[in-house]
Amino acid sequence: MNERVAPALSSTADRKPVTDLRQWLDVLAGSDRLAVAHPGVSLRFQLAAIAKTLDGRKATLFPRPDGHPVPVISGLTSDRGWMAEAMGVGNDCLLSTFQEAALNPLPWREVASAPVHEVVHRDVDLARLLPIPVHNELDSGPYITAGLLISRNPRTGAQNVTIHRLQLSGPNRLGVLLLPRHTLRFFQMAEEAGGDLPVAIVIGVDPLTLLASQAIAPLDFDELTIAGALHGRPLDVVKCLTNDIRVPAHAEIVLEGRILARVREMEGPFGEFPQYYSEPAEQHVIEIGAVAHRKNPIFHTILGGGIEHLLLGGIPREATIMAHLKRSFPGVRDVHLSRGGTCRYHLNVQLDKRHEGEGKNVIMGAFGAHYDIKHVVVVDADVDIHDQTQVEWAIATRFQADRDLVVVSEAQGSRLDPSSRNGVSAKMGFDTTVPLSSPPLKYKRIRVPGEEEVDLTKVIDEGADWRKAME
Ligand SMILES: Cc1cc2nc3c(=O)[nH]c(=O)nc-3n(C[C@H](O)[C@H](O)[C@H](O)COP(=O)(O)O)c2cc1C
Ligand SMILES: [Mn+2]
Repeated sequence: MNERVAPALSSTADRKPVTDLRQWLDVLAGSDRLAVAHPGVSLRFQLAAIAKTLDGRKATLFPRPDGHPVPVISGLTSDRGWMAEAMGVGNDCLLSTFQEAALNPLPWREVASAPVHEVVHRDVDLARLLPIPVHNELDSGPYITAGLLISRNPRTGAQNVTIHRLQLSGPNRLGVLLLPRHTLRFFQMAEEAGGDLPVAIVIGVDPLTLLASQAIAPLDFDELTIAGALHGRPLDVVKCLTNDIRVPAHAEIVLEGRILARVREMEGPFGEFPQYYSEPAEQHVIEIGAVAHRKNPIFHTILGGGIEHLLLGGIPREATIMAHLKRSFPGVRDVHLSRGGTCRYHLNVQLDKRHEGEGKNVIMGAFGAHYDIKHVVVVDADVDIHDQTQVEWAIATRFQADRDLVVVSEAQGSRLDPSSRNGVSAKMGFDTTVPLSSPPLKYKRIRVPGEEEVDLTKVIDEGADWRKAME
């Protein structure tokens, strides 16, 4: 992404990306992937319990949760294939399409009026205005989990887009966790200059805009321009009512406010993506001054550690890791952050090995690609890295611990990994690539000729009686 050698963006004429949340809900509904709950589901646990039960299979729409007029949606992208579908490409082009969009951003287009401004509230009581669910048993209370937080660099004016969990701390107050990325950097600039940082929180956008918010982009790179490139046309944005931030015009809901200088308050516990709780701690605070929304808005919630959460973070990371590894190792064919590794900690790499020892170099390169990566498995080109059974088979049959294992101690890891020592972590790599000098038959996987082409509808007599069949 840092590379400026951007190839011309191949036209999106051959793909039909989804550019709007409601359009995506129609796609899901039309293919039996949108469950509609009975009205009146409880916002406290019951909504999350149902969404979690359907996670990976269907998105869920909850009309009138706890009687609230605003419906809730969850599980917009419960599978990698759904995200590729939203882009209008096959699974095999998911990462390259994202990477191409990141290299060829499309500036947004400002419009004067927008659906998201149809209804405006200046007297803000978030719990009354929005159906904010409580997800996990020990969460401190209701959380907004699918809000794109947009802010501007106080020095340059460039925008930043990201997702932060937001604890409902008062009628117009949110606790926010700012990990050391771009929002925190902008806030520090504002605080040093003695002021608050204006923000907008956008809830209810299409899957590609959500995905763009997770790009690992340089500071001052507006992630909304990646959303435009993924859509194949500039994103329509509108200026906020109380600050200069530009937000997607077709979003469902926007909260406008400020991260308060020199204010910290308790936030948490909250169930996070590794399936553990974050400890309560003093965190930053946002005060909301206005809420705008469509006439009949939809509220989106993302389950912490649900597949939607894992994939949103995982896919842009995979795209970045792939580009990073390919620069040094042209034989790297594909990378995958597996779900069991929370789409963060476990990386599988498929390598067309050209040099003896290269598997170990790829492992070391991968550790440098992102500090979250903890365990790496490098496999040969005949192993499907999206199938953990095949990856395990490679470890079982092509790996010797005394020869092929790489262990690094005391490196930087993820703070959210409870087994790390406050973010200091060991790293481990498995090089399962076979020696280039192996005799041809030694590692050749068995295969039945024709197994890939069998069409069961043509060869199996469905419902036949086995005794009669022998007559
Ligand atoms: C559902 C979801 C929740 C997230 N919650 C937080 C959070 O509470 N705090 C945080 O710093 N990052 C959180 N992230 C990760 C950031 O959004 C992500 O790292 C983003 O790319 C950072 O953007 P930036 O590089 O522009 O700062 C979350 C991501 C997702 C998908
Ligand atoms: Mn950013």
